[in-house]
Amino acid sequence: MNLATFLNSKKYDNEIKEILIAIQIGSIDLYNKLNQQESDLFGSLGQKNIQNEDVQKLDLIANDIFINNFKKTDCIHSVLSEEEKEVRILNNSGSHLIAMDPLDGSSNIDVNIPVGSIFSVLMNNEEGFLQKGSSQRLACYVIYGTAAMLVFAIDNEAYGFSLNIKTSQYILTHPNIQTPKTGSIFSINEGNLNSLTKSVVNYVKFCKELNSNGKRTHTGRFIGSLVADFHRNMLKGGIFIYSKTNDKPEGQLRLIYECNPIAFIAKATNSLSSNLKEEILDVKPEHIHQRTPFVVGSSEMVQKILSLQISERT
Ligand code: AFP
Repeated sequence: MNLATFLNSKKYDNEIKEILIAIQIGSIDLYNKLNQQESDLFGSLGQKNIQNEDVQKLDLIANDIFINNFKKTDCIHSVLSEEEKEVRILNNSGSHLIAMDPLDGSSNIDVNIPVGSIFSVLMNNEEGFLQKGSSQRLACYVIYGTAAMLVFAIDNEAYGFSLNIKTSQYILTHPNIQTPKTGSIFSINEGNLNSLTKSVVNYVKFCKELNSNGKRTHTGRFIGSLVADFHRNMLKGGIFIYSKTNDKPEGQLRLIYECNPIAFIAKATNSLSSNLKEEILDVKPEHIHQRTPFVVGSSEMVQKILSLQISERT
């Protein structure tokens, strides 16, 4: 079943359907650009974004693609993008807000490693983008990997659609995604190990323990693209950790347009997420580009790291 037929079979609001179709069109356009291999589309622009990170040419292309598609619907009041310092208003009478990271993991593009786009959809209300993640109506990501896949969560259910490049249609391949309660994968940038808190270091040590036969109990996997690391762990079972470090005392990832939508999708697959103090979806954002420590994954694995956190405090 393709995405349009799937949406027709559901009782979602028309606005939600329109937004998903806009993401679909934008992501296929972006996927084609990523695959064009035109050298002038690749590489750094030599500029820094609001996060003081190197801006890749495709970051801005991705930003424009999605904003232009969102402008074509009437239902989007404004867009918050990782690539733009201020919120951009599209339609004063729009009912929804979209926060997005249009091209996550973009520093990986030039080395042919999967990247993604992440979207958080909220109702437009007086809190604006500073709503808790639990208020999201819809969360979605697209992973541009060996195949392109669009994954979204709504009403506590998560679905995955894979792109058929011959027909340019997303086909439902992963109905009702459920993450295993536990898994063997831990995903962390171990370059940060010496500046992590004791409980996180202890969790990594726990993952490296051998079983009674002297075999490893876990396997380490860290791509450096949140979407790709999360997607693998969601399907196979695992945990992703990006906690605070000496370099990044507030963490590396952005709460509103990276962690919240990923946490919302994780919840729909029965996973857990935390900033190591409280559930990510319960955090009230204070500013639009806020960063946060982030742990997400199989419920038993997240509970284990939280239990080490508690014993560190007592
Ligand atoms: P870029 O979009 O700048 O490549 O950042 C990617 C990212 O936000 C996230 O996707 C990764 O998990 C994380 O940063 C990797 O950060 P480190 O390079 O510090 O491990």
